[in-house]
Parts: sequence; structure tokens; C-alpha cells
Amino acid sequence: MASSTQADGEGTFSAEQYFATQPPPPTLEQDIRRVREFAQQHVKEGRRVVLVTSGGTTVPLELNVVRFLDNFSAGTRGATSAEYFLNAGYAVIFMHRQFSLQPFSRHYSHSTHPFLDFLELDSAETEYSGEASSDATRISAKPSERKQLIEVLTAYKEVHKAGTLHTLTFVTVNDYLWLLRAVAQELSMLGRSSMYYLAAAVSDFFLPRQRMSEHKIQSGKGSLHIEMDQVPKILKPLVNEWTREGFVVSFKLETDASILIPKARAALARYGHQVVIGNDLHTRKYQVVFVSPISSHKRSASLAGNEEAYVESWLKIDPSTYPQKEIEEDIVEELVRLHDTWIGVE
Ligand code: PAZ
Repeated sequence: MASSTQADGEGTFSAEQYFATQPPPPTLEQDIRRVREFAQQHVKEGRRVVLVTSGGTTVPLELNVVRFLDNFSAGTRGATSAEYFLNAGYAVIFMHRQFSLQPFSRHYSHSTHPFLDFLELDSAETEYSGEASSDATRISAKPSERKQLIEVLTAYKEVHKAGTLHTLTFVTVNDYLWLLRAVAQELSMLGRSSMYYLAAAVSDFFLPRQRMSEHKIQSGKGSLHIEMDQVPKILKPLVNEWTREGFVVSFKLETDASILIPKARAALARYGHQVVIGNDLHTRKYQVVFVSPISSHKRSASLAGNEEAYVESWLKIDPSTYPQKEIEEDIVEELVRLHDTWIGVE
């Protein structure tokens, strides 16, 4: 396939070109109206707001999608962190891949901890006849599960009552980019009280709509060649245009640990945001590295872009304590501290 004529260089779109040529998701307007209402309510109540992105984006290969490329992410990092942000008093916009893990319900994921396995039917009738009638039968949780269930359910109900969690879904990288831009523009009214916690695994390449096959790509003609364009580097306009004062935290996932810190530094130098959290695929649940410019630790300093002025610090937990201890608890605690400094609350 030929490269798009809309592109900057060969296969490279600027953010502007991207949004001028790729269509918005059909529900964007109503999604953003709800985000606006949520943000306005929490600004009024003096709460900080964090946007947590979570899960992987897809890249469809056809307009009537049968096949797509996907990015690795179960949504554990985002869903777990969202709970700790809620606990720290933040209002959370949880923008996640449809059907990936969500705060609270993540504890009962169908694959790792299916809830049907720990429910019990309590009924004399069931015992005698082996059949359950909906009137006579009570359902209870196995004693071994009750403590955690009560904790999770209590936190879930409290958050529901306080209205501090708002969820948004994306599937494709196109949905993600449009939503991220629109949410950031809405949250810009919060100034330094907003935080962006970008844990989603976002595709670096995409197939422009103009070059997609309408129907399912047919086999029978030998191998398939697809030329993809590069997704625009969205952190640049996020930081420089859409939300100039927000506290922006991005994640960097690598499988070669030796390039994690150099890549994190390069991202900070390029985009000028506040923190990159580096993680290696295999150890991500037990250790992460925070890389940040010294300016993130001092409200008045402005040293972004200076390679020498970065600090790195590792957060680690003992793998034998997982999942009772989750590294996201420490990640969020550290970020809240850095956000305090950013706002000037020290
Ligand atoms: O969702 P998960 O817990 O399975 O994985 C989290 C993660 C590794 C996707 C996240 O921590 C991350 O690094 N996100 C950014 C990925 C990237 O470099 O695009």
C-alpha cells in the first residue's frame, strides 16, 4: 500500500494532520459532555481530577472489522492505580479499553478469580431435591472470600455514592486519540489540579481510514503486505497545547531493560512533561523506575529538556508479598507527593 499523501514525511502524521483526516468516534460528543459535567462538579467541590488511561488499543485492518492488531495490556496497572487514586481523594476519569479490567471488579476477573467459584447456594430445598428455587434459596460467599469481598464492596459503594469515578471506553487507537484530546481540553480548566496517568498501551502504527479495505481482506493471494503509518506523538500537543498546566505522567514499557532509562529520558527531553514511569514487561508488577526532570520536584524551576537534570528512582516490592501488596499503592503515593509539589501544597 502506498503511503498517505496527508503525511508529514513518509508515513508520519502530525497531530493536526491526523485529526483533520481521521474521523472522530460517533459517541465523542456525548462522552465529552459527560466528562465536562463530571469535571465541573469536582472543580466546584475542590477535588483534584486524574485521567487514568488503561488497556491496549487496537488497529483495525478493515472498515468492517474482522481483523485487527492489538497492544499488550490487561488493564491491571490502570484499574489498580485508579482505586488508589480514589482512596487518595482524587476524582478519577477511567478511560479504558472496552472489556479490560476495571477498578473494584478487577478483583473478580473471570479468568483469575471467577466469582461463581466462591458463591454458595444456601437452601434446605437445594439439599433435599438438588434443585434451587429463587424464593427459597439464599446466596452467600464462601467464608474464605468474605473479608476481601466486604472490603471491595464497601469501597465500591462509597465511590459510587460520592460519584468520584467516571468511566469511558475506547477500542481502537483512533478512539483513544480523539478521546484523549477532548478530555485534556476539558480538564485544562483545572490547571495544575489535573493529573494525566497514561498507562494505556497505545499502538505506534496505524492504518489510515483512506487506505483500509472496506470488506474482510481475502486470502488466497499469498502473503499479506500492509504498510502502516506512524501514530502522531500525542504527548507533544498534550503538554504544549491541550493542557499546559496539567501534571503529566507517561509510562514506558520495554522488554530490553537496558534501554528503559535512556528511552524515558529521551521522552522527557522531547515532550517536556513531568514523569515517565519505566517498566519491564516481565518485572512490571514488582518494580518500576520513576524518571523525572528536577523541575518536577521544584515548582518554580524550569529545567525540562536538560539531559543532566533528570532524577531516577526505583520503586520495588517483594514479589512474595504480591498480590496482598500492590506496587500501584506506592506509585500513586509517590505521584500524589509530586503532584502536591507541582501544585505548591508542599
Ligand atoms: O495493563 P497491564 O498491567 O497488563 O500492563 C501495564 C503496562 C505495561 C501496559 C503499563 O504499565 C505501561 O507500560 N504502559 C505503557 C506502554 C507503552 O510503552 O506504550
